Amino acid sequence: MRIMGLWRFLKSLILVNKEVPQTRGMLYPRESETREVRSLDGIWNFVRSDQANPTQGVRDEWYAKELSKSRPTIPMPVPASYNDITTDNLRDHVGTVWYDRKFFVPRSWAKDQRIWLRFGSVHYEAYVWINGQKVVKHEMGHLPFEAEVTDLLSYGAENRITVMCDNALIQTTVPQGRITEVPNDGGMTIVQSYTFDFFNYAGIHRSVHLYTTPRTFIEEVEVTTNLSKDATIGEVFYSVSVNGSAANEADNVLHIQANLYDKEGVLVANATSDGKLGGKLQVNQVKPWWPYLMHPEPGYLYQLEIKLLATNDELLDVYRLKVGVRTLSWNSQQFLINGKPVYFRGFGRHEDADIRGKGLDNALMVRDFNLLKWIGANAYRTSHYPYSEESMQFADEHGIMIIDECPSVDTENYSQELLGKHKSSLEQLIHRDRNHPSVVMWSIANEPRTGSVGADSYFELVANYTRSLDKTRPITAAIAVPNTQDKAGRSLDIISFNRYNAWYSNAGRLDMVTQNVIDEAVAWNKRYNKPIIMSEYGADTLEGLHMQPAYVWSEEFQTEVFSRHFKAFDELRKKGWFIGEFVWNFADFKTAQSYTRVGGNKKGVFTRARQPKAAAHLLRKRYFALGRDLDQCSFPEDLFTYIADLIS
Ligand code: GCB
Repeated sequence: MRIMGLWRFLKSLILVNKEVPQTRGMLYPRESETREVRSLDGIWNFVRSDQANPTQGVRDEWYAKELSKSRPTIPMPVPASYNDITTDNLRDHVGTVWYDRKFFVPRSWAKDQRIWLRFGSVHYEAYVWINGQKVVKHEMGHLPFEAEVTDLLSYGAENRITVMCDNALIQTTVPQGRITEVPNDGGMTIVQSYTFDFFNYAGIHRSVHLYTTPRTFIEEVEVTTNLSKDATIGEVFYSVSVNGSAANEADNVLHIQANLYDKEGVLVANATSDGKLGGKLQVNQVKPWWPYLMHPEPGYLYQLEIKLLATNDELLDVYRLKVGVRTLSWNSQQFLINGKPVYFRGFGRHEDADIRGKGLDNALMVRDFNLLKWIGANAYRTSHYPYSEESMQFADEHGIMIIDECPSVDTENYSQELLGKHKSSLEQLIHRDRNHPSVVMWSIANEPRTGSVGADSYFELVANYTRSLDKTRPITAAIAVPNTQDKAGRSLDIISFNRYNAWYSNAGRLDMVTQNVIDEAVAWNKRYNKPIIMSEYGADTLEGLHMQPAYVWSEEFQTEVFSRHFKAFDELRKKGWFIGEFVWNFADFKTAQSYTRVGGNKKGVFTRARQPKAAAHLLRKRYFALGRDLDQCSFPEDLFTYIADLIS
């Protein structure tokens, strides 16, 4: 018996590198002379299943007719998390919920086109029906999915879309959680628990689109770029794949006409491909893509126009996307963009706001970018999951560098099934984000338990898989186990570590920050001989709480904690391999309920309503000072408040 148990345990440690499904298509929906896009955002009808009976709706075929025929519905906005919309306990619902709505499809769409249904993200698992017919199932929050619905729609008529969404997290989902049945005052209840420190918001989080394509259309575009040594000549390599029957006709050799336009709309390069549908555009006097404050004109983007043509030059399809021309490189000491060393000054963040939870919100996104630029940050990590496609486009435009993180948080209990899902999350992420110049690094996990048995082979497989998908960007993970125990760092290109000196260790001891930070960074570098980033540090701070001398939770304390870290970072910068500092967190955010969290995590430099705490003003001075020192940026006029003639 014992031997059998041991054997089962040992077998669970043997992980093999199995194939994962590959994403197809999924270009961001854009209108063109050959494509139409229609939003299905708005108010949908909503039903929650009984927690004890989550599959009832499927068994009773709620999707076969309007939801309101099966259960009373309530109105629910899309996009938004459903949790904080109502006044009852929907917030803590575990299991499935249902959405539906009706929409018209114009008669004109019936002719010679294909229609696609695309979700920006549904957390965590989604099942979709159109007019009662099953369309698609997708597992994994924060990532898009789509399906062709051409043959399921009624043209010139009303249609119905139904979505079932399941928020349950278990040990083989990404991220992981646990579902348990526990006694309560009413008998038994189902409880969702998880170790990660943000609320498990759920629902249709991002926009839902219907879009049309021609019968034969541009399904994929992949772009990479290069710069000449003196950065005057840029190269844009494009590769296109096509979906549709015209591609298979023997005498029809499809080809691509690629045109590149600058910001003023002037054509700066063009090329015609052969039947392999790929090629190169050369841009003379190129304007490279630079991060914010590293160059007077950051975030420079060209527009790439891809035209799909038949043998007789008949125009089949047109798709346009923005392209930034830049190079990335790294070694054991540095990370460089366009040949220039980068020092990251940024944030860990969350997609989080009151009422809408993790729902896409353009007002919030634009406000956040205004604050990022106001404070002088040049980067953020999409802790702890992929952020909206709209925000990735915004980062491209504004020159904000992104460390793009997959949804694996606190990774543990390594298993073959988890490995498959984890790899799939990276495959979907890279497929979605590979063309963004703002994405400069992939983060394959946050605070994985990399000291545990099995962590070494697990992370070697995840890192190698990521590398096999994209060789142009380095790989990191934000690690929190002590460096002496870590088994994943050898598989990474850049080491990021999270540590809360004077908070989770030596709470309140401001005299125990600087040397500890220096010692830990040095130890990580010694162990792996790779560039080091401090990817999280900070302190919970209740806005408006003031205490002098500084005391935990006060605005004074957060300011002091930051300042002690800055001292360490400046020492470390002299060593040549310390390449960045990321505050935890950009803004206060909601978490699961716990006695360590007062209304959520309060480590924000900004409040949840996006107003600065005292430390924001200090951080702003540092980030601009670093920008001036390292990249010769100029100071904003209001950086220093006038005090007296003697001080400037
Ligand atoms: C961490 C986690 C982050 C938490 C943070 C905290 O190390 O990566 O998700 O929110 O600590 O404030 O505890």
